[in-house]
Amino acid sequence: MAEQTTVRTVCPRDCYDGCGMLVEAAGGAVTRVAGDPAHPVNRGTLCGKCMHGYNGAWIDAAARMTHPLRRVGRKGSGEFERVSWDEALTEIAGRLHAILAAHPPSSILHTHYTGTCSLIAGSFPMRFFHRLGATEVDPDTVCNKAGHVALGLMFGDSCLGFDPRTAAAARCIVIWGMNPSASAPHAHQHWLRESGAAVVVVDPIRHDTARLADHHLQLRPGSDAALAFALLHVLAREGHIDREFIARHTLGFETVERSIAEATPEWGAARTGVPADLIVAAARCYGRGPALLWLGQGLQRQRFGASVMRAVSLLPVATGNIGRPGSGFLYLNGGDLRGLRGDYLAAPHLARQTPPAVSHMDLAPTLERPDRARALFTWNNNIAASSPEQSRLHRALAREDLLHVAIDLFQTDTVDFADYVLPAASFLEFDDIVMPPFRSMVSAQCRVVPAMGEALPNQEIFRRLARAMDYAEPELFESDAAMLDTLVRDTGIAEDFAGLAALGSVDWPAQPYVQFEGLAFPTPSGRVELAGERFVAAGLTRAPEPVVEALPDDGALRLLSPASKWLMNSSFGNEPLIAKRFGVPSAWLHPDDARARNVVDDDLVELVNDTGRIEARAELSTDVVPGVVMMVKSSWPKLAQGRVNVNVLFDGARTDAGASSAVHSITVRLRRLDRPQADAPAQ
Ligand SMILES: Nc1nc2c(c(=O)[nH]1)N[C@H]1C(S)=C(S)[C@@H](COP(=O)(O)OP(=O)(O)OC[C@H]3O[C@@H](n4cnc5c(=O)[nH]c(N)nc54)[C@H](O)[C@@H]3O)O[C@H]1N2
Ligand SMILES: Nc1nc2c(c(=O)[nH]1)N[C@H]1C(S)=C(S)[C@@H](COP(=O)(O)OP(=O)(O)OC[C@H]3O[C@@H](n4cnc5c(=O)[nH]c(N)nc54)[C@H](O)[C@@H]3O)O[C@H]1N2
Ligand code: SF4
Ligand SMILES: [Mo]
Repeated sequence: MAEQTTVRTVCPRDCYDGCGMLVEAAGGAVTRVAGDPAHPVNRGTLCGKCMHGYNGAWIDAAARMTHPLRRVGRKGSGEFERVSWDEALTEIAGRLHAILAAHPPSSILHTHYTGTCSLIAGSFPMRFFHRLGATEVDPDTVCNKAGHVALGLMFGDSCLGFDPRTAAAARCIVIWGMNPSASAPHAHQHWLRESGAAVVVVDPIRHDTARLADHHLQLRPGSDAALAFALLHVLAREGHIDREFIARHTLGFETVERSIAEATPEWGAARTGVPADLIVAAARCYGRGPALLWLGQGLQRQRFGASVMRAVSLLPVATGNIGRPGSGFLYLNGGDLRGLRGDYLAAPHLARQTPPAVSHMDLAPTLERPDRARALFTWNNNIAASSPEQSRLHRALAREDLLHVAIDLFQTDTVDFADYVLPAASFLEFDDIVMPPFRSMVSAQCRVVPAMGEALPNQEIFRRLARAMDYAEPELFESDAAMLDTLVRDTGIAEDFAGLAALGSVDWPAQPYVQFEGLAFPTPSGRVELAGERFVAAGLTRAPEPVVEALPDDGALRLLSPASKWLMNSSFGNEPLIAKRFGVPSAWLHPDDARARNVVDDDLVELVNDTGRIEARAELSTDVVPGVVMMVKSSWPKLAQGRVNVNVLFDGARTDAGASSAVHSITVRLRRLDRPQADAPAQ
């Protein structure tokens, strides 16, 4: 019998948790993936989606793509023939050179994002695209760019948040526009419950984290800035404004004082739908301090997303909840404090010219145009499921004259449109490093088994493609071993990757740190900047304002499509049980809105707007605020009825700054379909 091994590794999905895993293998194949009981975040369990996926499609040769493929059918048909790596890479390089002979390199586009967030597989391919001079489709524009712009302008850094290990010092934790019960399940399960702090959740949906909160402020979506000002009003009235902090460490607070004075709880209640006494109670809770503010990424995916982030992050500034244990805010924790040198892996110096990036909000119209787009690489990204204007995007991807190379583990909707398909190895099949975006850890991703079939890690695919292109820069060929050792040495944790692997996951910096300790802010003035020309230049108002994006008043509903606990963006959408669950998706709405449309539980309904149409099964629930319908994001279109997912309804509306996704601002009409389909799978 083949010898059984157990390898300790880590989950590299785009997830706050960064779970530790123990993986058993025998005879070169994975036999069991489970949570690592010794890992402080997940303590022996994995989320449901990964338990299914990693013990299912991810280790199933029938579900994985195991050989390079070349298209034989029409674009989008998903019909391919097997080719060798040599054939595929030589032909791709030949076609790229032909394009470059007649068109600028900027006509070659690439999209990439959350497929794997391990450092090398997530960033090394950038070296190739920099060398090529290709146009990057800015990944953050489909997710969180507006928040980065707003926080960057105010604090100088949007990727330095509080250290979750300091939560014991907090008396209040505010979770605003995020849903840890789905998007950070172990932080929800352990960190939040054990903190001892009172919990305030601000969200139009009563999700499982809201359910366990001390106060749930179930506001109307789009009214966050008004709620923030009303909270500030109460904080001011009750003496919680920290005048000394404001005088010494901020600029521009005077521009908001009048708006704060006007924003009484009753004023706030009228604009947000949150009862005035709840606004007062939540403000008192925050005002007692020290208090943490966890800002969701979902929060800023709305029309006034950057303005909302600006208004909400006035809370820690006005109350001086910054610079001491148990205080601060968190959007994302980047790798800087963990010793990651941002440019090392991506090597932007290889670019002779860097064309302006394109927003995902402009992806479909850009790909439609032969003068703008001659070739497209998609890697770590399933645009046909995750990006806006789904029908238009699919039509653009069907352009016969667009050279499309797709790199993935699975034959996604995006892959179906490709001319060449290059099979990627999974995280169980190569070494890498993971730095999750919540708790400050550095984790070794350790190879458990050889890559399946002929699959290769992203980085090896791009080394080979660079060779096929006759490129010579040594950075394009740096080995994994060399990069891993450099990355580990840069952290200071160990001498080399073997040293980190022996430790597994390490809290790093070793001791808990305080966000912005010393109160030196990396802004031009060294202070928190609240107002001024820099905001205007970014497309925002000079000073923070209590803007409200009102709900539609013409019978339409606002559609929210946040994260599902059964999917990671579109990943795991091909897991049979999960695909079945989303075959006919659910649309949750308030019973009052249902009654007004003559809809009862389980009715088949359609959601329609100018961009598209989708059918769904109605689920009535007071967990959803009136005026809103909720569907979760990003199942696999081709596995669902109508071959669409919720992004068929998204017109690509952008935020007020950052050209970023305002996907939570979609409006739709919902109506009952007369002939319910009795044979549709149950949810
Ligand atoms: N309606 C709606 N849409 C949304 C959102 C929303 O809130 N609502 N959220 C948006 C957000 S926040 C984001 S970040 C985007 C995410 O969108 P994407 O980044 O496109 O995420 P996925 O759809 O999971 O696609 C990742 C792909 O990478 C593949 N992959 C996994 N590992 C590897 C690897 O090692 N190498 C390669 N080459 N591929 C790999 C996976 O199989 C998968 O097909 O979606 C956005 N879409
Ligand atoms: N299980 C799972 N985990 C994930 C992902 C996944 O797809 N599935 N995706 C990963 C990625 S890429 C990201 S970016 C993060 C995202 O994780 P989160 O930041 O949690 O983002 P979302 O789930 O999009 O939305 C969070 C909440 O925002 C609320 N919301 C919508 N509109 C408004 C509004 O106007 N005001 C307020 N206050 N709230 C609003 C929604 O109701 C939802 O509960 O999660 C990551 N983790
Ligand atoms: S996706 Fe998140 S919760 Fe699930 S196993 Fe990976 S790190 Fe853990
Ligand atoms: Mo995201």
